[in-house]
Amino acid sequence: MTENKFVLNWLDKMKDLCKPSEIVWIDGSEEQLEALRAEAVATGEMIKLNEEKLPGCYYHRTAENDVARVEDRTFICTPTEEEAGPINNWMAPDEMYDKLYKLYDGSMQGRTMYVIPYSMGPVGSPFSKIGIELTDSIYVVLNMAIMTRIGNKVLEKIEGDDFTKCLHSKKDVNPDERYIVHFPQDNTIMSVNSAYGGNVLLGKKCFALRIASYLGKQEGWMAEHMLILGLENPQGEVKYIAAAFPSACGKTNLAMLIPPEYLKEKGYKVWTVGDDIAWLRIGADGRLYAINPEAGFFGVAPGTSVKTNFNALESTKKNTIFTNVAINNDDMTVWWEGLDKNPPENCTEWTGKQVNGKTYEGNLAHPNSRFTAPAINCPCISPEFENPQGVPISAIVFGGRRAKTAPLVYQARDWEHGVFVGATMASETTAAAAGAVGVVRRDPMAMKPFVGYNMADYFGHWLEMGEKMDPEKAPKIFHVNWFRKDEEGNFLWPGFGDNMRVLLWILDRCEGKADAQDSPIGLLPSMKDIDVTNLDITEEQLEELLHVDKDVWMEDVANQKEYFAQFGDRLPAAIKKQLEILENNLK
Ligand code: OXD
Ligand code: MN
Repeated sequence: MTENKFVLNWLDKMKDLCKPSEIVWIDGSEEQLEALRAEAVATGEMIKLNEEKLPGCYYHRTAENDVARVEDRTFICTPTEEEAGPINNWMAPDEMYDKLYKLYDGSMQGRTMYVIPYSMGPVGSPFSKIGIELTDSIYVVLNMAIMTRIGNKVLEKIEGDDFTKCLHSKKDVNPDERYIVHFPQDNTIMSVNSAYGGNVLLGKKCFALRIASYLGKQEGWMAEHMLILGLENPQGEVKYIAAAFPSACGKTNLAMLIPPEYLKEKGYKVWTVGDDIAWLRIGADGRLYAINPEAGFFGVAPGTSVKTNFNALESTKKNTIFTNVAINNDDMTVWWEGLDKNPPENCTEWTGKQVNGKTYEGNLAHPNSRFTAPAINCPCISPEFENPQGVPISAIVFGGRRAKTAPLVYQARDWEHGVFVGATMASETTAAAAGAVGVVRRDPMAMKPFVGYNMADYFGHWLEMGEKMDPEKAPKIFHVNWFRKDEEGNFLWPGFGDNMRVLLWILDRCEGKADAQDSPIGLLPSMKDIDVTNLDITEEQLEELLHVDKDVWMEDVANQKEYFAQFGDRLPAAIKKQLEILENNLK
């Protein structure tokens, strides 16, 4: 408990609104969490998995209508619509509070309200921020205990009203009345009628990206949808890279990359600091430092295997919560598409149906089924993971899935150009999702669903951050594309561990050890500078990978112009200028 009157007054108000039968403070102790696990198993909310094969692991299934983030029901409620900008859903705060208060009225009757004090970032780090989530779901408590630092040690650190107020009620999981709402000016998040992770683990996307991006703009730092990795060379020096990719572009795989055998033998190694979110601040020395504000991975299970991501799979072997995967009833272990070629015969499919997995058609695990795993389980977790000062970032990498446009890698000429490269990020839709294939979706800095204010002002904030850094010390900015295809539609680049070869050129550039050639879009590597040792790749293929097709780029420029037009006069002049430079270069 606490004496903090800001916390207590808010709690009283939310208690009067939601009318829970009981309030339980989450203290962070293992005893309390263990009792909650037992309660969740007793009520059927969670299923205990095989203690020998998956120690400390549990299973949970959500309602069939509640399996993913709901962008169309996610709102940024700033005082004016302009502040939220054209790509966020907006409603006037008073109107939204009215609507929500009606929905929360009595929503926790007969249930317990759990009070979870949590820290995003190591407790007490100058980067870290505190939130309190009130929830009527044990599943949320147990997930937050993995994804964030929780309990009394956090509560003690709250000063005055400096905490993010987060209210979640699963209510009756009614999709028609589901809302995920942010009030940046009030430092408040409200989520109702969902029990799916991305909508209810309010520390993650809601706080660590949407609210934090707003706080970062006010306070002069950045909250980004980026992985952070450390690359160790044979001399034992580690350089850090932060990288932003839209979903389905392999962020977790890159964060946990295993180098090709010959580089491993030389002594190269990758360390994971984070797989989804980075908070970045300028240090006293003028360099940019990053922490991962999370304490766990909320990863997509399907497609994760020994081959595609050994380290992610290892992370899920203990103290993990699985959501909406399939269960092997014979030994109470889990299965998902892409784990191996051996679906369980005696299987509980994600919806709870009993099926024969060997003959079953369709998905046994939901395509967006997840694991919530402690970061410390990861075999390659960085020794700097808990460093309260963060790690110094040498390079920022943007990327997308582009069949023809973007080359394998190129470097921005300077910070301003780099911001433009991030702002024009885009990805093509895949056959894995419903709808047309190959449609270009613009997703600036991979933040389209996550920016907590006007995207045009967000570009402005990126530009201002660059002005505050010594240009010599600012991270160099790059763009990569692992998904370039040849005329027949085959991928030209092997991807996965071989992406390390591109990271090495990037770091060589940062250290002034490799050449580059100017091109209309930025600085390209010479073919000789991409190490293709032991790779089955021809010179023509490498040339194709690095080729810039001016006609294709002109089409993209037209699409960029159309996209930027929605921001009107709010679009920073530097972005307009960079667009003109690109267009002129291509002519
Ligand atoms: C995620 C996402 O779950 O970006 O990380 O959707
Ligand atoms: Mn993400």
